Amino acid sequence: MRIALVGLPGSGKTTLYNALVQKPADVLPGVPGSAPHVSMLTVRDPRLEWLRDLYSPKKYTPATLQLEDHPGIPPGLAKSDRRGELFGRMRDADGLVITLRSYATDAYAYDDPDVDPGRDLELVALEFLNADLDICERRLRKLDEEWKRPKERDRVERERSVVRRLRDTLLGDKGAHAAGLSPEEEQIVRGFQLLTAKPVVLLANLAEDGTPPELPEVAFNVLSRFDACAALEVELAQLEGNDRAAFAEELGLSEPLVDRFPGACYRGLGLRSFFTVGEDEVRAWTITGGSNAVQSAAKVHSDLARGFIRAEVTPYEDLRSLGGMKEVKAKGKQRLEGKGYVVADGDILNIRFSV
Ligand SMILES: Nc1nc2c(ncn2[C@@H]2O[C@H](COP(=O)(O)OP(=O)(O)OP(=O)(O)O)[C@@H](O)[C@H]2O)c(=O)[nH]1
Ligand SMILES: [Mg+2]
Repeated sequence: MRIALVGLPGSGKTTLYNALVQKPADVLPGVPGSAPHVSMLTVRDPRLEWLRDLYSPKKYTPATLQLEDHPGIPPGLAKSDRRGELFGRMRDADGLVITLRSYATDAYAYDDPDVDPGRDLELVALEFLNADLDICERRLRKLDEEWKRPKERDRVERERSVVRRLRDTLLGDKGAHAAGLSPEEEQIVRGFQLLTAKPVVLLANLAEDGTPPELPEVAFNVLSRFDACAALEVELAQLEGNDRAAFAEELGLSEPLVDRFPGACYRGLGLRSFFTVGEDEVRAWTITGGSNAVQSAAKVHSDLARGFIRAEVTPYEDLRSLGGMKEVKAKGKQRLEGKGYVVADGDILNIRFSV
């Protein structure tokens, strides 16, 4: 899963990134269109750690997130010629963390140094709406061309009606997620990778002594919010385990961001884990909420999805309370589920398949 840190220039994305990763990046103004900084984060999960202790596997594989620190979005970018380069890279992300500057700075706050995270959020929303609108309008022009070929009219008509609905939603200042598309219609436009359709976490980047600001409702798919002071978190991240916890407590922080970000982000973006267990490997797999058994099996291997017969499902909590798989089976707590079963967070899966 790819998570992109995005926001206005100078909103503290790189500082935040540096508080979270092993290899810090230079804190310099990001150049629109340049490649993001990229790093892998491990998502700690006490449930998976318990499974590791139970199975003592040869290999232990927690879930990971790919964190990307993108250059800032200068207001007006979506209407400039350079929109493609910057937004193109963001469109590949599975989820967005929008950072909002809530600290005073004269270090290249784009052109207005006033602290107003609510206004900044609306500016980012406007850029995303305009960038998505641009994609829809370009596609509609292309479809008008394709419509001239009689053979393709059915497909073109179908797609055109979906894209028009999307465009009208965006023109009404609502994000693509609000267009009410059916799963089949969503499939048609999935390739557009619209920014306003992506799950979003808001992160107000606070001043050292700052309090969380009030934020307005915006047009996109905001799933959760958490706040932090990136500058402090960078200092915290440089300390080792015990010192870190002690210093965090002194500052009145419940848990350093480097420890809580991956999990908060993971859950905040609506991601879920299922587990596979055994003596060879204990592993967490990442799915989006609502994924069914076949989609989940495909994460492990395409053969498991292709030859899917049934999924053996053991909820983690049952294994935990009964202490072992033998006991789980004896109590009849293991279920057999078919393709359409919606996998729950914490399910331990064993896929029966034949190819
Ligand atoms: N006081 C304070 N300053 C911060 C904080 N986070 C970042 N800064 C300062 O804000 C300025 C911009 O920070 P960056 O991390 O480079 O911001 P950015 O969003 O990566 O900027 P671009 O990549 O150009 O979009 C720097 O001078 C940072 O030191 C914070 O939490 N508190
Ligand atoms: Mg930066």
